[in-house]
Amino acid sequence: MTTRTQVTIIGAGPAGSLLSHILTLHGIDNLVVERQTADHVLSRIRAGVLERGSVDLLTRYGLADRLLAERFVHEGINIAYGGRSFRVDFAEGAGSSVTVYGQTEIQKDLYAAIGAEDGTIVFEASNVAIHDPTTDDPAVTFIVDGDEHRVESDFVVGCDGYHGVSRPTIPSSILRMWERVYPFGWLGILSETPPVNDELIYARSEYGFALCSMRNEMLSRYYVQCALDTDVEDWPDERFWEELARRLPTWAAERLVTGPSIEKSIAPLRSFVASPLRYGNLFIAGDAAHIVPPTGAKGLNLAISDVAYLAEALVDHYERNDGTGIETYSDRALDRVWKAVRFSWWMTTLLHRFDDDDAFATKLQEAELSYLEGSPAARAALAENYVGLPL
Ligand code: FAS
Ligand code: PHB
Repeated sequence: MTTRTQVTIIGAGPAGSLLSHILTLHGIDNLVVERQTADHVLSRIRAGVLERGSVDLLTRYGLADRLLAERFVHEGINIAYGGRSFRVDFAEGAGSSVTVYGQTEIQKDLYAAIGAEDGTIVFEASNVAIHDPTTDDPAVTFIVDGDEHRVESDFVVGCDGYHGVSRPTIPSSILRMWERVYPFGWLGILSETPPVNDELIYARSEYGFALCSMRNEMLSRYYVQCALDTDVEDWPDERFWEELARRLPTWAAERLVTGPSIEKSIAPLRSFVASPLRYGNLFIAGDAAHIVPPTGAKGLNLAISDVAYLAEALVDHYERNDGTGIETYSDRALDRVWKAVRFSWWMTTLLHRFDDDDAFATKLQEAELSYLEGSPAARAALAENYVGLPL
């Protein structure tokens, strides 16, 4: 069956569903094609921190009622190293704050909004493929319940994540990619326990990195740096709690409330950027275009800023016949992406233990942390990046 729409979006994660919602509000017909079930997408435990710009955008598009009611507003983070710890004050350093509200909750709010608009997300689509992206009639084909579908549109937007089909549709003769794979991952758990602290704790220890985060007063999110070949089965809760405690400063370890994990998973860490983010009438956004190590809490926020730029461009095209945004989307988005990639790389190299680090590299890490602790200017620079550079 062949149908037509104005914009076909591949992927109903935060990027694809946010773009669909914004286009629908502007009366731009769109269809989202998602390979998983809605429950599967909603079951993924991912990001936890939102930049001010992300919250403003979600608020502008009517998606923040529950977020504004249930979120935590944090005006700082704590960094621990060498038996010491210090606070980076966002209000002092950047005159701003961040919001703690899980990506899972944002996804629920997006699906609720799209459902209320009778927006169209096709779930459990297989064999998704993009055709003729450089023509005026690009098409997406897919199979649902054994039936083949073909959707023709003016534009196709790949919001299908790092392993999706959209980025590979751009010819290798045109596509450039930059990548750094880190020699470790994050083992994360979710536990129905009170958070160890009212703000996040980023800890660098001789045993490796640890992060204490949260979702609400009785839902904590913790991570420890782990080897790439780590098997979650080798990490019963008791072992995780012991490892986390020994990586934390004493004042935090003594307050740690442990309990059964309700989710446990390992995320690999990489820095990845693709360019360009446009090929004819195909665009890519979010994790389809770039990946950052979660140390800087940027992945989800970059997906949101890509969508902010692309939605503005598509609205200008349809409402004002102005193609400027479409022409500049890739460069504009990548300018912000690379600054977040730099910050996420910096936070990751500053706080993690690298097995091949020599004594000199270790002293450099310690000197950087000591400088950060003692310099209001250095802490302000961290704060400015953490709360989010302007959209
Ligand atoms: P997503 O990957 O979220 O969504 C892509 C969607 O496309 C998925 O639903 C997928 O099923 C679908 N799809 C893929 N291929 C398809 C195809 N061929 N056809 C149709 N649909 C297809 N960021 C942070 O800021 N902090 C964190 O702590 C953090 N933790 C993370 C942990 C993990 C394990 C992962 C993988 C990512 C984490 N991230 C984190 C980053 C994450 O939040 C992403 O930045 C965010 O999900 C990006 O959203 P999307 O671009 O929509 O991509
Ligand atoms: C989280 O709460 O999952 C989280 C918070 C900050 C990060 C990464 C993950 O840098």
